[in-house]
Amino acid sequence: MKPAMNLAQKILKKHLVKGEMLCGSEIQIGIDQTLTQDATGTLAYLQFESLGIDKVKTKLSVSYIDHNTLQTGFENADDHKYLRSVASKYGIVFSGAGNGVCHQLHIENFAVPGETLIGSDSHTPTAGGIGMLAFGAGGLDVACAMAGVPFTIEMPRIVNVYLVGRLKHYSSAKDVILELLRRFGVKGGSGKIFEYSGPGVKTLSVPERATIANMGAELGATTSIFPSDGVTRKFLEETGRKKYFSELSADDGAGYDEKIEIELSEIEPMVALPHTPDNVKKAAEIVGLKVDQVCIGSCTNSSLADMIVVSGILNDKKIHPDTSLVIAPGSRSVLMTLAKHGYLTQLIKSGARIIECACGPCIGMGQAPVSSGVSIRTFNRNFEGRSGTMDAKVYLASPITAALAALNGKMMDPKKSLKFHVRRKMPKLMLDKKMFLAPSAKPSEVKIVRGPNIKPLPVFGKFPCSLSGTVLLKLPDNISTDHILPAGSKILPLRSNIPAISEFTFNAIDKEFARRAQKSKGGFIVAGENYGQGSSREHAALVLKYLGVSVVMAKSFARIHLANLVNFGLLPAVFSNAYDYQNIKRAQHLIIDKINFASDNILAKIYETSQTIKLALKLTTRDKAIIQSGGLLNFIRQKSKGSV
Ligand code: MIC
Ligand code: SF4
Repeated sequence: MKPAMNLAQKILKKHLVKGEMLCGSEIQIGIDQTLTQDATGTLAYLQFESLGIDKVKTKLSVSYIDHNTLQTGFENADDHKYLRSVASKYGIVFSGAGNGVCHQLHIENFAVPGETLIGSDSHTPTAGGIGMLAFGAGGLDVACAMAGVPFTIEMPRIVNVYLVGRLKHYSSAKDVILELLRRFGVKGGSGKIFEYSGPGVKTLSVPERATIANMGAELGATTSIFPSDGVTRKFLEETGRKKYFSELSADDGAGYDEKIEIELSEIEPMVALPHTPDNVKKAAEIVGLKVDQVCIGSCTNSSLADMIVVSGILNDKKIHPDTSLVIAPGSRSVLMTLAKHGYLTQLIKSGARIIECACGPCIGMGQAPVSSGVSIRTFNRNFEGRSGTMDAKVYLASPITAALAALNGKMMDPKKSLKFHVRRKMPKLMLDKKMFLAPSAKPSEVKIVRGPNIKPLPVFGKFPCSLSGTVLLKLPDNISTDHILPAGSKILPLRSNIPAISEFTFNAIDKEFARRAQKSKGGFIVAGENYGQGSSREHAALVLKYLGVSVVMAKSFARIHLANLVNFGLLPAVFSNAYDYQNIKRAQHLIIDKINFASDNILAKIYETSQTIKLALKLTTRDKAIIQSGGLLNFIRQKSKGSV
């Protein structure tokens, strides 16, 4: 008899190319689908081009434009044109600006239960809401997957989140994931897959499941997944993809590494307070807080159901005169359905500002809040400065909580103030696929268009044998990639221009950083726990390499960022003793003599104090070989020449 397996194990087993599915050991899995978005996509496709492949080898690859859509200069438009030409040439489906947010569109149009997906965006696990095993990754890993290279991960621990009961009318899926963030924090999911099961699952729609899976990224989880059941079948039928349905769940008696139970009826409206998604309190605890802005949308909460809930709360009433309400529906299909059934008129009548179906304010692309203002957002991240206003205070909440705040100009507790059920009968989503462009039937005739903002990839040499340099920056715990390389309307357009964007490295923390690094010709970064959490932007690793940094030493690293450091030939080293982190000071001189990659440790000496620091190399043999080669692209090239 076959051993009982949980759902994540089943999908991993089916896609396993190499390795043993033992917790912590390296496995390689085949990838069925990939997605990219424009902010990470340009670099991903520049790297894909350099691999010299004629056509993507996946079942499906989609290139979305949703982040850089402000077009305040030629840069975004040039990037869009480049991405469109690459998609057409290499067999990739293209989704242009205004079509919608990548994760919302992917679940509406392409996600398939039981298949694997990697995307150059940390919220790719959103597709776990439909029973797909989906991972966020750096652009280079996505480029490699498009070239047919299996995806490498450490076999995660599988955590069972057992749902019972049903949400009350004042609570939402968003409150479930905020509750998990309250319990486990931003690194609580590190090295884990969250697999949902239990009788409560069937009470949640696919978009609600997607909201929960989406913000598993904030837990630091490798991914999250829901079973594929009757609710999934209905969603696939409604979105014209009946044939992709298969019933999937854990075998009876399947084991898990951990188990958590959630009684849905006990979930209360929750809010993440500034400046981290795990600073979670009950909405009731901050009732009365004056609210300057409310933003509704993002890949977390922009489904048709989310929008209809909001329109049901606004319901012909005007928003508070001191509060601005901004709404970005997740896709053109959602927007068209809202328009057809009169919900859009209701939103507009209430005073809402309807903006393009894109990431928009979530990534600081417009709608920055007023100075030191309070912004309630249905988004997933509230790191300092991400909104575009450095001293703004961003709170993360459900569409219900956000809409009530917009009406009243202050924080309300939905448990007390929402008297009726807003989850009405849903109209059918008017699915419109016309803005997806199929790749060219004559790829050899397609010319790649490169505007002046698209600069060639930097080339790096082999990793040095010994290192000597200064500590350029000493950082606390939980530094996000938004801290390392901010986004926003000024910096995002430079994502295809590494020399230009590198000037903004650590800009929000230390404006002098880039200049100092250039002057010292590199050096070291020292950090605390969970370094590199958040976005998958590989630029946050690449710019450091470009500025000459070779080693980042931290108490621990976030998964995607660790992989990105390796991919660009930087050495992520972990403090063996916590007190050594205390001992190192900024501007001290460090020396690492003769790095032995065969060993799992290296020693660094602080020149000023002669103290020795032990650093662990928690890396696989493959990781070490990639770093030694100067990054994954060099590694692949050398491998194809037979020199590795
Ligand atoms: C984000 O939410 O931070 C982003 C912008 O979507 C990033 C990707 C990027 O930086 O381009 C992500 O989540 O990976
Ligand atoms: Fe876009 Fe925000 Fe989602 Fe990132 S988190 S993909 S910026 S909507």
